[in-house]
Amino acid sequence: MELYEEIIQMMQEGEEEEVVALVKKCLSEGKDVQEIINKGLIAAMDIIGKKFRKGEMFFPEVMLSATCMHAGMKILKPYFKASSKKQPAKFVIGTVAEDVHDIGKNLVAMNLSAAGFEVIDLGTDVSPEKFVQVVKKHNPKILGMSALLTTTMPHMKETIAALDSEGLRKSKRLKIIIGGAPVDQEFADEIGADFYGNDAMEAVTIAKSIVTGKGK
Ligand code: B1M
Repeated sequence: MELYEEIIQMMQEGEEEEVVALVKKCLSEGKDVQEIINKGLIAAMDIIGKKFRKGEMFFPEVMLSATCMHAGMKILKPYFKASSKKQPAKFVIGTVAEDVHDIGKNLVAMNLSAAGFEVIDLGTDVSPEKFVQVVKKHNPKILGMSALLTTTMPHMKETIAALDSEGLRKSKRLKIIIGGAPVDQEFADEIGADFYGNDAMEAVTIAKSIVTGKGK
């Protein structure tokens, strides 16, 4: 079996040690880090998501797969090529209130750090009040929000409203990027977010364009 297929299989079986060993094997064979993430870890989560929806996998099993994903990412983190160019911008990121999904958000944060941004990661279940408090304290140039549930997407709108009611977007020239599986450009436009990022790489491209002033 090809290494990526083995990762996909072991992720579904929740075999953390196996996943870690396979990721290390990929690295020792010189495979590209992004390829290991995309063809191995993310490909597995896609299948797991489909099986979860169809009732072929259950909550505790998905939890175990997520633990495997985190363990795999931990091995890969040091291999993200750190950019020698530091970006003159802080990027605050978090998963919105009532949402514990953090795999995609962590990917975005890792790629931003590798691209030279100073990332302040607030974790998951971040309330609008917390986002506001951190923006006031740290003066970031960019705020990123992630949501994986249709039921938590409205918290993005609430957060933007909370920032606007304190005039923080204008006074601090703060730009807002949103993302996550159920989010799209239309929703971003509807709630007044500045940008929608389809994936981690796009979030980085947008963030860089904001810094260079090429973003809107
Ligand atoms: Co949940 N879950 N989950 N889950 N889970 C989904 C999201 C779901 C689609 C599964 C399904 O039904 N097929 C479904 C949501 C349905 C809906 O809302 N329409 C769902 C559900 C229902 C739930 C619960 C309600 C289940 C329950 O309790 N009955 C529950 C909710 C808990 C809560 O948050 N309150 C729940 C719980 C969990 C686990 C804890 C078991 C676990 C999360 C573990 C963790 O994250 N630490 C989990 C998982 C793993 C998933 C699936 C299977 C995988 C998500 C994932 O990590 N994908 C997911 C199914 C799916 O999405 N296909 C599912 C991989 C990741 C790399 O992708 O996060 O989309 P993603 O990130 C992408 C892009 O979206 C983008 O970049 C990444 C790629 O580069 N991106 C951004 C993300 N954030 C961005 C921010 C940006 C820019 C881009 O700018 C700032």
